[in-house]
Amino acid sequence: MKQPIMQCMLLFLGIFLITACTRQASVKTVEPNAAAFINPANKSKVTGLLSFRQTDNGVRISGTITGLTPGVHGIHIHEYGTCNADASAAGGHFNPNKSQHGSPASKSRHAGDLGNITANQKGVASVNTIGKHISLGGNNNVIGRAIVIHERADDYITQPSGNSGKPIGCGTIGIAKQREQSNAKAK
Ligand SMILES: [Cu+2]
Ligand SMILES: [Zn+2]
Repeated sequence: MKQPIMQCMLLFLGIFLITACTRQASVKTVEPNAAAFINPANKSKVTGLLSFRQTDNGVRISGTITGLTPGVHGIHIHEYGTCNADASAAGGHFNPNKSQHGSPASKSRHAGDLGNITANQKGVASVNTIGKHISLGGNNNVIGRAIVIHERADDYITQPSGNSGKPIGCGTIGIAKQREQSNAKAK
């Protein structure tokens, strides 16, 4: 009678080990990841690359924009991802909740209101901000929409777009190669 019990235990041990090993090899976190290449709008010299990463607090947007005039420039997510020559086809600010324009911190603001970026004397701006009211996928998904940089500062007050002037840069937010963090051996 002992033989079948032994076999049974071995079988279970085998299944357990295989399951454990399989799980070990496939543990990885795939982060939702998107990016936008910023191209000139209205004949500017603005270019750049911004990456978008979903976090618990919103979407982290980071990267560098060059070719700006030194100073402060409004930056927003616009409704449509169609960046034409003057970025007019990108539409207005992404506003799924039908709110008033405002600062990212104010109660009433468009989901796409990301505030301002500041370019140094060389016309370079480092972007590192969190869009608290947008997401990659889900309700306030911004993949397929545009991120737009303007010639002037966003005053956070003037409707409907903060008096930030013409678009000078526009990029469609697209799905980017996933960053995989895996404990499996690198191939
Ligand atoms: Cu804008
Ligand atoms: Zn707005």
